[in-house]
Amino acid sequence: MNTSIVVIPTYNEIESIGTLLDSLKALPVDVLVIDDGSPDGTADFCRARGIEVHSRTGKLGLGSAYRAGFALALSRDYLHVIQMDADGSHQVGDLVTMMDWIGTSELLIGSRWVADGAIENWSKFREYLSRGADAYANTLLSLGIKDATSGFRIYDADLLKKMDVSTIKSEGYCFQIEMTRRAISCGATIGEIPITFIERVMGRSKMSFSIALEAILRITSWGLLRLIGR
Ligand SMILES: Nc1nc2c(ncn2[C@@H]2O[C@H](COP(=O)(O)OP(=O)(O)OP(=O)(O)O)[C@@H](O)[C@H]2O)c(=O)[nH]1
Ligand SMILES: [Mg+2]
Repeated sequence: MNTSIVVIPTYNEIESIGTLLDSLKALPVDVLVIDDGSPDGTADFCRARGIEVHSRTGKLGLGSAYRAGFALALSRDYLHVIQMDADGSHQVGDLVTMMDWIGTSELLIGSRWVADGAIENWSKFREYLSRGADAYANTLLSLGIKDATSGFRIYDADLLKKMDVSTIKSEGYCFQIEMTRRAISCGATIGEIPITFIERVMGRSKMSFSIALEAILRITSWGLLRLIGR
């Protein structure tokens, strides 16, 4: 067993995940895939490569996939829990850099919006949508984190235990913002490491109107509660 585990949520990522799994082989990490019964056979594809897969019955959402994955990771003796997307947007080269920073902060966020961070092949619309979500969250919640929506992270296991992840409610990418808030409220040290985020080439994005709406509603309600001191 390695001291770090990479938790990867998947839904229909058979075309993308092979490259990621191949690159991860070179690193001292264990890998756990949380698959939501992908009709394209992602789970069997990963298992055939010797990867541990936790299979669920249907598409239950990104947030619930991470809650399940983190609970499994914490039930073992890992020191660090890494999260990455399967769609090729998160680069293993950047993970190597992030792992070099382990020990400097309890939460390391792979960030597109710090100096030297970058995005590739995103339309201006997607860029503004993502920058807008981060700006909105920072304005209402004063997070002080440039890329609070990033799903590329390394948590110290001790921090994750304190964060009581089972009570995190968000289902879409808002999960990352809620986790950032929770980390801050637990007094965590947080570092942002520049990454290059590359738009997926294969497969389809799971971003949807309802996922974006969830983020707007949750951020707004947290902001209002904050305003009235709750
Ligand atoms: N298990 C599980 N994984 C999911 C679910 N929704 C998305 N994922 C995975 O979460 C990761 C991120 O999903 P993406 O489709 O890239 O969504 P996104 O990164 O928010 O959107 P883009 O920025 O358009 O790529 C991928 O590995 C997906 O396969 C889900 O409901 N269940
Ligand atoms: Mg993606």
